[in-house]
Amino acid sequence: MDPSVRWGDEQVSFGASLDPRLLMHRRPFLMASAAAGASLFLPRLPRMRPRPTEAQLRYQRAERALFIHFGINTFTDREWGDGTESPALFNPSALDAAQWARAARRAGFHSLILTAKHHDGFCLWPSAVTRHSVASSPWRNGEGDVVREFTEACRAEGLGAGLYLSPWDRHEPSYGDSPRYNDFYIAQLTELLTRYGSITEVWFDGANGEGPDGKRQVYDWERIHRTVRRLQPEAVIFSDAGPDVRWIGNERGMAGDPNWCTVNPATVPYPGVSGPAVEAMLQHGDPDGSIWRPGEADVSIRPGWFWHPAENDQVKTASELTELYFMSVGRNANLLLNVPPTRDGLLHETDVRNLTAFGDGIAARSETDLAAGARASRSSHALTLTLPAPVRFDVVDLREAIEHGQRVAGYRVEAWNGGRWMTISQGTTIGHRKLDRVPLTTAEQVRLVITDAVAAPMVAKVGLYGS
Ligand code: FUL
Repeated sequence: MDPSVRWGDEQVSFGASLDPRLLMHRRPFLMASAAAGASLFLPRLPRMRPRPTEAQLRYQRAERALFIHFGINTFTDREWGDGTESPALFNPSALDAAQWARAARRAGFHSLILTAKHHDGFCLWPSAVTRHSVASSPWRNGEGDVVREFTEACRAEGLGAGLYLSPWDRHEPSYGDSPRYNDFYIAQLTELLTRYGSITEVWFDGANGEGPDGKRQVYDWERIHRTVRRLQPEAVIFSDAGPDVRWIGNERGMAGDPNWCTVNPATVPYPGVSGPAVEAMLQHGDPDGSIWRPGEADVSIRPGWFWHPAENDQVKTASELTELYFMSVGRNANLLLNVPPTRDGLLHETDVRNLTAFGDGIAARSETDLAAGARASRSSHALTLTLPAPVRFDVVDLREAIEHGQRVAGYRVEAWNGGRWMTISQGTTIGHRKLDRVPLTTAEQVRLVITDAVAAPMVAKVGLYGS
């Protein structure tokens, strides 16, 4: 991070203290200087507002992760296996996790998440609690371990390694016999979290199908979370219900607007719960929420999550991926983009080509921050950038100093056209990052006007990019 513009030391330290008495004391100052009315900044004070943990901050700053759906489905051409598949089918001819990790890094991604086990129950590592794994497959003569190769490849490229362990298991006979299956699941989780070094994200979905004879499995989420905390205290835990990172509510890679990092946890009590209020909370968060739980937007580069030969000509293009980037990262959410390996165990060349072109496009755009040489002046509600010469841009990059929480609730961006200030974009909240695409604008002065905030706004950056 290179915050080029800060709101100002006075407010930074003021915001950092967040003592309600201080805020009360500051109220007249803020109100007096707010352009559009007296009640602007302080309707929801005073109380301690949620802030990210170190792990959440690290996670949010990473912005982009690659999802790797790979397993028995890759060989059966299915999206959900039923658990009866023979491990003999698993035999990638040229598996090379280094190729996955290289493609991810080259495209600007900071971590990868692998489906260690999907709903079919087939394990990509030699689990001691089931035979339904790579150990029973012909791949590497039953001596292979995809999770090991994956985690080592991630680290070799300096990337984080995350794992998805599907709670729903259609193979395991104890599934549906809740206490027994919970022990089995915790044993698998323990293997994954103790054998492979540091894991950056542990990914859980809420799928909870029926077990044998219609038996319903009750997952022990508390125990699951406790296990992750104990074995990988630095990892973030993802699910609909967090606790650290929340699903964004759809599998199209689209965050809501507004998108708050704070939520009311009671609205989404467990993974898999549904309903309109749940969906709204996942998409938008809640400015008054008591818990910091930023959103993650997952989406596949192909129609399916697993590789299917028939979808080789349906790979999202670089420009479609760029659109998704603006809808996720550009709306204060992380992007989790799935790129599934083929039966060879390699990412398909079309996927790699489009992924690379997407990454290069984003890098080229953000390489030069046209606001870098600006002089910044501020008032309590506006930040004005004056550039040495006019610049031409079509993207505005806004960032809050979220280590102090998410505070901005309304803003507009204006450009000075020589005669007056023209509004070029407006929005609600900012969060870690808000990317606004604006009409191609040439200006020497640009200003961010905060029109509403739930606490003293702290802006980390205003960047300008041209295409
Ligand atoms: C869902 C699963 O049912 C899909 O197959 C896929 O893995 C998706 C990312 O999560 O819960």
